[in-house]
Amino acid sequence: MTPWFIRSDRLFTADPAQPVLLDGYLEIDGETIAGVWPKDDVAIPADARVHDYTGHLVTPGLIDPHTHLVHAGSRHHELGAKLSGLGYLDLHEKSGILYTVQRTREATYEALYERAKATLARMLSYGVTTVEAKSGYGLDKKTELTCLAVAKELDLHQPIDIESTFMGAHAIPPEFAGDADGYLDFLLDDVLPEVKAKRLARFVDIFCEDTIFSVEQSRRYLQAAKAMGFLLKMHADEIVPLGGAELAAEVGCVSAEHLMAISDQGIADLAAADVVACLLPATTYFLMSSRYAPMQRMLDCGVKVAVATDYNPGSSPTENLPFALGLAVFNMKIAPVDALLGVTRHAAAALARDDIGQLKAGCLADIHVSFAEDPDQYFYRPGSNQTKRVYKRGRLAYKGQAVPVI
Ligand code: IZC
Ligand code: ZN
Repeated sequence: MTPWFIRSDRLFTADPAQPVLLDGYLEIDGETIAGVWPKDDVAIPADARVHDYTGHLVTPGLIDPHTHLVHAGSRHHELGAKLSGLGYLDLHEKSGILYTVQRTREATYEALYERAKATLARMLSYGVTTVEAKSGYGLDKKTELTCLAVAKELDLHQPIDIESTFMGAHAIPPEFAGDADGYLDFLLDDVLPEVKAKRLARFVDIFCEDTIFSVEQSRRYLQAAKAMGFLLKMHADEIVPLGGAELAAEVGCVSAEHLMAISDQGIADLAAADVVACLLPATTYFLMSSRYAPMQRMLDCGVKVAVATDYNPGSSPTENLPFALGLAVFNMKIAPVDALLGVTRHAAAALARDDIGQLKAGCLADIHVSFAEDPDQYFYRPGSNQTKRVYKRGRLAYKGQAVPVI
């Protein structure tokens, strides 16, 4: 097949070897990017197609590196309690994760599949081409494996690529109430070997939090999962500063997630161990908190910082990655270019992938074309969808409606 080209005078390649906005061409061959060329240094075969997006910001397909994609039900009934001042851990006692677990256990495979498929279609419409999906609303062997199987089938049957994470250690189910260690043993002995054998997940994650899993329990569990060959992630320092980031660095996690309550030592440890910080500003927003993770301080200390939706039915019921990213810019005061790196190159690092997140020869031809003309304008229409085109593995996967610009 002849290669084809995308032309733009504002290619945000996310490649440190290129200018921030390159005036040039992307050469696409099948599923991959064959070349990235400056405007004056390109050879275009006479019969090659050129899609001209001059005037449009073009970025790598966006990556959402932290979602709880597969689940049933909604926790909007928690809104009144939240408005009256109850926090996440108060709600965890009454509703929270275990409410969603109950709804997910009751759901059929088909219902879980159809709902997640609809969610992915909305994510695609925002320019997202890769999504991380955690299990963790089954907390029994059958439902955990079902949710991972749903994600695996969806990976094959819609455009977005899915990276699965086993998160059975998301909460302690009623069957193991008061016995967190017994539950972790069950996961390690009975569930993880099957997840491994069936290739249902590359990553293992644990919710290290006050009243959920302690630092000691998380250390033991993550070390055992690592010995089984899994890559590690960790929900760390979300609400209470327990030293989760320090543990993530100690055990060699690929990423530490949330980090709203991270310590200065935790930031230094992430930088030294090259653990990606995956921040979830939409969760802070939905928790009605003003405590956003210190993204700029992390960037200043040399930490790679990714941004994700944390899409889930309770603490972040949004599939809108640009909304989460807008919160990074407006509430964490992050420069638009650093925010965009959080959903491209740094998000790829959070998934231990070097074939996505950059417009670079050899990477997948996952490409997001925006109606916006530059990163600043991209963030100046909060809440409205600015996606003009999405290409996944070189194929047109989404075509957006023009946003009128006055
Ligand atoms: O369902 O509340 N933080 N897990 C840890 C979540 C948020 C998802 C949820
Ligand atoms: Zn989460």
